[in-house]
Amino acid sequence: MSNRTFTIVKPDSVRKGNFGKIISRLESEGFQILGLKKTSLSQKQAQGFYAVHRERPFFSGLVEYMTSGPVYVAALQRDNAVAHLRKVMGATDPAKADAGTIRKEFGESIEQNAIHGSDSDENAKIEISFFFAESELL
Ligand code: FUP
Repeated sequence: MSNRTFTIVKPDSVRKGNFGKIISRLESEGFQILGLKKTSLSQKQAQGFYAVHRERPFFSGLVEYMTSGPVYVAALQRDNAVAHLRKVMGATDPAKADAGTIRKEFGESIEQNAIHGSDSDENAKIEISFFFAESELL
């Protein structure tokens, strides 16, 4: 089991000024921030990042949303990183997320749901390398 995961603080969170609150929550959950950058996803990056969903009806809306403003991408470390972030993040649809989760507190809708978190160690590795060189992780 790897101790790394990957997150995106999504455009709705950045627009509403919730980045600091979300990062603070992650730190208080014991995540160390190995790498962090503010960026804007290009159409190509968003399509590539969500390629598994390309046949889904929500795909074009998702890509439009993820390219609608700046995001923060981060590589995170703690034990059981992937599973712990999924727990703290909450269900995809904020309306169905448990009380106290980041998506419950900060998400707008199933599309504008505040934060991304990798769903497996394998994807965490792929997603981290999408945005960071190993030498940038400290
Ligand atoms: P999650 O791993 O919880 O982010 O959820 P998924 O991988 O199933 O979905 C990835 C992203 O697609 C979600 F964060 C938001 C978007 N999505 C929609 O916009 N509509 C849907 O019905 C499902 C997902």
